[in-house]
Amino acid sequence: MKEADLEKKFQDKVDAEIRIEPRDWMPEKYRKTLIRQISQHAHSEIVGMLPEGNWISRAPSLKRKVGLIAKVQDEAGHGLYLYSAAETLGIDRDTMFQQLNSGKAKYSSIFNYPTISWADIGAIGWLVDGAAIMNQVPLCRCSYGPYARAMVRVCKEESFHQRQGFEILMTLMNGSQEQKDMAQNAIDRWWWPSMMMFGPTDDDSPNTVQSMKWKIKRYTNDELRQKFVDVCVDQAKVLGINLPDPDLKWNEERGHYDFGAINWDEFWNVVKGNGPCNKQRLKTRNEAYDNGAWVREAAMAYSEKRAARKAAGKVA
Ligand code: BYC
Repeated sequence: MKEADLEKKFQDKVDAEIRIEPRDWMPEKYRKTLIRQISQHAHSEIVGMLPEGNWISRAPSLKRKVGLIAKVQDEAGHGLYLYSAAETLGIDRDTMFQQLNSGKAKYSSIFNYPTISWADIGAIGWLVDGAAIMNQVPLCRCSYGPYARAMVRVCKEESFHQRQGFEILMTLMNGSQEQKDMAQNAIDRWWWPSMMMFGPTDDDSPNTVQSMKWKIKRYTNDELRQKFVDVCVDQAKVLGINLPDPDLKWNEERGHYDFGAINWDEFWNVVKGNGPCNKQRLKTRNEAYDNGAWVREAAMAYSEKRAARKAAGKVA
């Protein structure tokens, strides 16, 4: 078949909501777009462990420590499913690690902000995981099978994380004035970076139109951001916490909340590597990679030994 015919057949399949699987024909740009998005997503999960890992040794109780360890471990699992999904597109894991460690690959801007108080763990759970779910539930219907299937479990776990964060904040908001202030301060710092997680406005998003056509993305960046705002305003009322945006106002005509201007200079500055923690995050990832070399070598040696024993008929 000619390339144009193959492309038409591919798009018809996508339009008919038939999943694309690794061995199916796909346009090269579709494959590249998916590798870009899935690997960035995987990197975000892995780097996302760092700001929260910072509080494991200082969690205020055993219960909180157990919950936080479990959450951080979940994020590692998400990274692994996503790296596996990306590998089905023909890129290997080591290449993806190199892209992350060299600073070439992007990961979510949000993880370049510091976690300076315990309340930040509540704020990350409520807002960052909340934004992640808003963005990722539609990805369970992504046209590419392995990505869509990986997202089902990821979303279940993220939803649990979001509730855990909300509960941490609720506890603080029912506590002393100092605890309430700590929670408010965390929300003041995390609100705007969470809004930026959805990416640039639709007008400034070079990838959205094509990704929507291919049904990789099911909603645009601005649509998801608006859904997030609408949900958060009501939840903030339950918490008794203030969202730091004086322009947040219900718009009867639109049936949505209006919100203030996002500082896109700050966003691009962070994406380009100049956020408060970019350098620290990459340094930590590189150290972890180097310090883990012996584990990779041992695993390879073990697998070679097993393969040799199997070839010699000594193991099943
Ligand atoms: N940070 O054309 P656009 C999580 C880049 S949650 C950094 O709109 P696209 C977690 C974008 O990559 C976080 N870069 O792109 C939660 C593109 O650059 P390139 C991860 C960003 O792909 C809790 C350029 O800006 N979630 O993991 O159509 C705990 C233009 O943007 C950002 C996902 O990755 C950003 N915020 O849409 C632990 C979800 N936004 O690549 C972990 C899957 C945009 O052309 N990803 N850029 O050089 C997506 O849904 C989409 O990739 C995005 C961006 C909505 C993020």
